[in-house]
Amino acid sequence: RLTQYCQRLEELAPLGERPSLNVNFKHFLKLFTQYLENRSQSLTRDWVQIKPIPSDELPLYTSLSIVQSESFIPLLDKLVVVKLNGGLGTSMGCEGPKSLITVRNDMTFLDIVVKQIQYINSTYGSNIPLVLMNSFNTDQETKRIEERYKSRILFYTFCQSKYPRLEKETLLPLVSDITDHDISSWYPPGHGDFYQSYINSGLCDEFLKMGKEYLFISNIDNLGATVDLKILNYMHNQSNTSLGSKPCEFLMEVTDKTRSDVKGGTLVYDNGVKTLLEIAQVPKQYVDEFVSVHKFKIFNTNNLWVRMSAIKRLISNGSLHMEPIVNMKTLENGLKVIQLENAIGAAIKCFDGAVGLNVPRSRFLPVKTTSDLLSLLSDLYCLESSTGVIYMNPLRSFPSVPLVKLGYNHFGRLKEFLERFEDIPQMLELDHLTVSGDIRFGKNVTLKGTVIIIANPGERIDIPMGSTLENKVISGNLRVLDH
Ligand code: UPG
Repeated sequence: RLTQYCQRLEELAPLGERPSLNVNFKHFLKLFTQYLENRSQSLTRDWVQIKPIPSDELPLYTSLSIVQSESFIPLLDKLVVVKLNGGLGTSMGCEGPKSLITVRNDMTFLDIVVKQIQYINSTYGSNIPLVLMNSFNTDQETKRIEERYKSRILFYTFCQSKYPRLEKETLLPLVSDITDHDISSWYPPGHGDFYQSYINSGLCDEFLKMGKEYLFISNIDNLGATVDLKILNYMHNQSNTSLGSKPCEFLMEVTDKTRSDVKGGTLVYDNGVKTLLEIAQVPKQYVDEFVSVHKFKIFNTNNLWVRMSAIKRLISNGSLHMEPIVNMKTLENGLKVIQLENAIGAAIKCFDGAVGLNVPRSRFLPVKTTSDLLSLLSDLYCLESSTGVIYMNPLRSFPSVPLVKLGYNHFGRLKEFLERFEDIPQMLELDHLTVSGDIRFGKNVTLKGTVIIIANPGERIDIPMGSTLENKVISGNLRVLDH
């Protein structure tokens, strides 16, 4: 089948056209071969071999030393910030790039990220560049607005690879021609594609020549992922260690896992090797175990600090290895397809001296769904418009994040979600919120403790203006009408 497949790709892809189309068949075939080789054992992991990482192997952020002020500029001058920006806002029912969704104070994710870097640069007199890794899904729209940032910071973009989707039954590509523009025939192969695409873009060499050494990479949807001098200093000191231990080429920020942490991965030992385990790789019968907070106590924030020269070495000697993730999809026409992807953190095992650092929750504010967005929009968080820094409201009496679950049918899409709140409820003392069904919130509503609101199918609940719900379960039909 593989031979047949390669022949077909060769027919489809005249060599000269490949680079401009960003289709890298060599790497696609490597991924596909890995998939075929492992298919008989199923691509999920051998669960018996998976062990959580003991917490004493993960240094604590609070144990990192304070940086002397004379080191600020030399350190920051070695840094490049990268945001993974290949994803769309589909998990919130939006069509364009997720980074362009307005989140708070009329600012998009990207506006806030740029503000954060601009603030660091103006405070310390540094000139940290921002690089966006776009995909063919996000490149055009992002480029359309990049001018507004270029006068404020050094702003670069590059586009990641584009791979053909495979029909599930035949394992043959959907594309009939390499120049096929039907977007549903292609996909960006996950953020693990960063390493290869970054090298291909030429930016790695350019930055190394400029004297840059470290990348701080994170998800564009995590506004807690700000430049941190203590972590950068730790990387730098470990990299330059002469004490015989291996220099730290890769640092993954992990954080204590909460019940909200479902979509993503955790750092584990697999057969004794430190690696990343993504939920998509967990055998079905173990998903509950993976999601619970009892066995796997930490979560990957996807905030990664990586030494650039190490990426160059691993790519040039072909020793970068990441397990494929098989993402099954059903297209609008009902066709079942698979897309083979890689996760960026899965490369941890390839780098020398790689560590997981346990960081405070404030460095992990992911916005995957409208439930996450509700928390971020509420008074649980404060956004400093001048610095772009987001932090938990100090008035919250306990530091944990509430568990918020909004039903997808009525709240899952951003537009409908916004229409259902006359304004965002006050949630400072909230512990757990479940909302399901046709529910609308009036102005000035306060939610405290555990609140569960469930409307029966076909019925509607209006939470009246000014109400305070504390440890309440509301269900059925509660319609407040004007008279
Ligand atoms: N992204 C790309 N290219 C792709 C796919 C995604 O740039 O081909 C970007 C995307 O825009 C986002 C980031 O990568 O900024 C993360 O993508 P997403 O699909 O949301 O990843 P998750 O499933 O949330 O998982 C990642 C890590 C996981 C970690 C989690 C933390 O894989 O280990 O726990 O982020 O939020």
